[in-house]
Amino acid sequence: MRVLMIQTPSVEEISQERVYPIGIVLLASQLQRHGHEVDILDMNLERDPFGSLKEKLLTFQPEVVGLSLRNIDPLGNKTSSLVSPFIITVRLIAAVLPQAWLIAGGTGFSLFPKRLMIEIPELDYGIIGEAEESFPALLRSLDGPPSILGLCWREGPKVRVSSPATDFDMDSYVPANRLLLDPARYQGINNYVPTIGIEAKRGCSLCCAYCVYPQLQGKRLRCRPTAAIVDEMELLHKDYGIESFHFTDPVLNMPRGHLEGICEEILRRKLKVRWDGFMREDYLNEKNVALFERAGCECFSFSPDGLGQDSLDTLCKNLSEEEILKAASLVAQTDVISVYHFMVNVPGETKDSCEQAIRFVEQLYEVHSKKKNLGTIVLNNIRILPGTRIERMARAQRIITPETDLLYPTYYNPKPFDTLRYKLETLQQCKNVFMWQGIEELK
Ligand code: B12
Repeated sequence: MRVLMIQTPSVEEISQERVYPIGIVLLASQLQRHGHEVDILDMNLERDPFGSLKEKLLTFQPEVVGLSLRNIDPLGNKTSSLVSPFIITVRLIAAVLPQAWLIAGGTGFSLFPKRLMIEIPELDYGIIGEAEESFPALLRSLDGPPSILGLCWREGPKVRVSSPATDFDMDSYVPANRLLLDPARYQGINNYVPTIGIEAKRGCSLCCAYCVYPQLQGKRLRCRPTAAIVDEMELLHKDYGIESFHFTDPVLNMPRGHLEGICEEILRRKLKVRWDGFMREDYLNEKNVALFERAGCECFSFSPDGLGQDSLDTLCKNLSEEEILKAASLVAQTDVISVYHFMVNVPGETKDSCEQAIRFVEQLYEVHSKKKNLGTIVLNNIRILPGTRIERMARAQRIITPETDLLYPTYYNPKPFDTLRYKLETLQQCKNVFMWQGIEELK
């Protein structure tokens, strides 16, 4: 069959940081191996995304269109939604090619499958979770699919959803065929984020109160063999000139030893690449921090989330203030920048915890002040997503009610600490500007 895979708008405008759509390129590569004729369109690369889409539909004439909805909304306390451009995209395809089968998937879709299938009747099917096996299986049986993991289908006015695949065997992972979408098109389009993602593992065994990663990829850590990961990086480096990568793993340095193995392989091959990814503080020590720096780590990204022990416990981080500060002092000795992400106004916030949060931000800057290597501290309110512990807490506290439509941006940010974010942002930005400008603060 002729199958067109589309990355629907993932960002609000073209000036924002964009990423190579590894999910649809992996699926397209898989379909190609099953004998399908495939093409890819990333609408995020196009100046006129809907014009380019129409043109691609008319020239390629796909029988099946796979639409990936990666992001539901941009997070970061914003109130805009990426659902609208998704709906417009589906409607445009249905109008131009009424005979084509329309199938949706991707992380954003996986979080709201029923809601989206009901909202968008033009969608024939959806697949939640990993789709390397389910998608080819569906294409073999479009008129009457058997039971397929993650399948969303219609039964009269009802939508049914089967439980998702979250156990794809990462030993048999075949890297995306990058010839299907040239990585060179993504070179130099961002200021901060490496556009090219590499998967070193899937799955997350943690149970942070706000997070959907275990829902999306399962709880079991499934690591790729380290040599295969570095083979993929080497190929991208040699054939496409890619120098900087982002590891897409939920937590890059878990389990112990895997990232260390990747680094040893990078060093053994004398590969001159840079990389980053999100790390757990309690898995760092002097030795592995030094190894990561030598092997090309260009940013230590952390998401400790809680700005004090009470918040850490509420968010089920299984992490202590001491562990965060200890990791900070280790990475602060390197020449690599660090970025910290925190949640603000979490359940149980008090006047004391707000003061503690201020002290914690100050302590982090203090630790990094000598080498001036604190990139930034990102402060967000929690986006309430379905199936999370935060959703249950917010319901119990009547912050959300049965009428609340979680499909559209909904944050946990009740009074009286709803403006704490601004106070902390002013503090952190002031510290940041002073640090980088080398200005002493008046005491
Ligand atoms: C790595 C990552 C990043 C990296 C990306 C770096 C890079 N160069 O790739 C960084 C940190 C930069 C980032 C940024 C953002 N991210 Co992000 N990110 C992730 C993460 C951890 C993994 C994504 C990934 O690459 N997975 C590997 C690929 C292979 O899997 P996949 O895309 O899911 O594809 C599989 C399936 O979904 C399915 N599938 C995909 N498409 C399709 C299509 C069809 C038709 C079918 C049938 C199936 C299907 O099959 C694929 C193979 O199994 C996810 C969380 C997670 N665990 O999934 C969040 C996640 C996707 N990100 C999210 C968001 C919101 C963002 C940002 C908007 C945040 C921000 N404000 O900066 C930006 C947007 C960036 C952009 N331009 O899109 C959300 C999206 C959901 C939501 N809440 O809206 C997630 C789920 C995290 C969260 N907080 O909830 N992200």
